[in-house]
Amino acid sequence: MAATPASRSFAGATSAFAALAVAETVSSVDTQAPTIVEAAGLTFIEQFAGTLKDVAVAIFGIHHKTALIIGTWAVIIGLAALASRSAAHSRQHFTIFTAAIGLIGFFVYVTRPLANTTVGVIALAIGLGVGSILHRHLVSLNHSDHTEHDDIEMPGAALGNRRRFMAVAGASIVSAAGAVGVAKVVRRGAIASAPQALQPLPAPTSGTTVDAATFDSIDGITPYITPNDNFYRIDTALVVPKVDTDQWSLTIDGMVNTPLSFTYEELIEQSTTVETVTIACVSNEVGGDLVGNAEWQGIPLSTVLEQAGVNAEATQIFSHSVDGFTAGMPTEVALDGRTALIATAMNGSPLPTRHGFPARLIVSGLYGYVSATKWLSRLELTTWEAADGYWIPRGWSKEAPIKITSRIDVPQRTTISAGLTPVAGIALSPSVGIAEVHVSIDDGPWQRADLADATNDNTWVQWSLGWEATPGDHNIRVRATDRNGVVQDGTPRSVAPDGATGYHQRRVTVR
Ligand SMILES: Nc1nc2c(c(=O)[nH]1)N[C@H]1C(S)=C(S)[C@@H](COP(=O)(O)O)O[C@H]1N2
Ligand SMILES: [Mo]
Repeated sequence: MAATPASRSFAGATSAFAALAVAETVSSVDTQAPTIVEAAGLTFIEQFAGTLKDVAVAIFGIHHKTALIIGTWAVIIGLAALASRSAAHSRQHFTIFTAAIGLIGFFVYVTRPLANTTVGVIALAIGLGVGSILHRHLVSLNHSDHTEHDDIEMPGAALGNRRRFMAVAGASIVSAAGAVGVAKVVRRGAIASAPQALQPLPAPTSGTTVDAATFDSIDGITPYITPNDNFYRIDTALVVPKVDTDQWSLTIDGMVNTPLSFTYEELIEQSTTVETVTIACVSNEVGGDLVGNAEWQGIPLSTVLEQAGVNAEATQIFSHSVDGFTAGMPTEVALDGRTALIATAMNGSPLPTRHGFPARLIVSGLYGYVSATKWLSRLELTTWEAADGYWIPRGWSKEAPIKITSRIDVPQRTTISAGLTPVAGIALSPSVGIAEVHVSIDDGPWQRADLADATNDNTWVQWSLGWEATPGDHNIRVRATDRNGVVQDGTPRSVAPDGATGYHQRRVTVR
């Protein structure tokens, strides 16, 4: 076969795919650490999440995380194809390329907070070795009919080489894909079934549990309590950190009189406070679903800070997660009487892995990115000026109180029948509470909706209004007023830098 640029690129791409697949397979072994490609994806997020501010929400969607992983594979394989196009220097270029990728891969991997350096180095070395040997072999098969000996080679031999080239490449692709596929499945299974040393939760001795008269019976309304499986998930983690509680502890240090450390057992034993709190993501658009309400059980942050003795100059609580995420909030929010917990349980069960097992912060009234650190490992008392949380240099506000917002859930359908029908939904202003909700049909007068009971002012409230729907097209709008008398801001604004404003509206056709 003639060694065309296409066949040389194909050899490069195949070798890179095999190298990556081997590195992925080997690095899958440590289920606490990221794989090589996951490490690359995580670093990509950190580098570019700020500049991609408008699509910051999108980056965190599960499908986009998958796209990021696939994109990483595609970019490396594509570059390898380009690198080995050259007729005269295919080998050299491919070698330089793999050396560069190997070096970048090494630094990207070892700088991850959860990296296992030994596993990473071995994975990269074996991967690069396999890729290099395969490339050499493919190039020689590709080449042997294109040398000065061309004229004396029999047509049958050239055909044989082409067959062998395709056979080796094909077998490499299939076995590499098979290995990495099996590794992924095994890894997923191992992560899911890893035993967690769960402690029985103590009976709550303070706080308020839900016995509120809710509007849950209204068809289509958001239930007052969000079940754990339906709770929105937002984080920068490509792999959910699986914390081994035997290795884990929570440290409270920095500007304190007595640095403290809690084991999981100690934390659970003291987790006797239960509070219902609604948390929300700053990336929640008006009417969006990046918001949820749960019953959290844990230790008041104030209790722990009192034990540690916070210095008067410590104006910031800077929380760290096991995977390197950080969030900073004013120290006063832990002490001003609002609900602020180190939570170990959610709706009566230990925190699900996705929501921060073994411990996380839950602070009423602040968006998650400045307060709700999951997989919590450290609370550092510092000054407001000394440190900026993960999202601050990426263009989001340092102070981020949750804005008053409200959402229409019902009617769910865009076409409904005429007659009396409920218009219903939720409204929130955590830590202040909702006083009133009003609904306007077709820009008509604001009509006051009924409010369901809420456990406390840290949660959303469900609202409902009976509407005599008449045939035609209608526009429903909602607006909330908090307990301080502040009316929801109606100016349509998107989420960056400190949360969306505007009124949620819904168009329906009544027949
Ligand atoms: N470790 C860690 N904690 C984190 C984040 C993160 O990226 N990493 N994201 C925060 C953000 S932006 C939000 S909105 C909440 C979401 O919590 P949830 O996934 O339990 O709903 O977690 C916060 N805690
Ligand atoms: Mo968020």
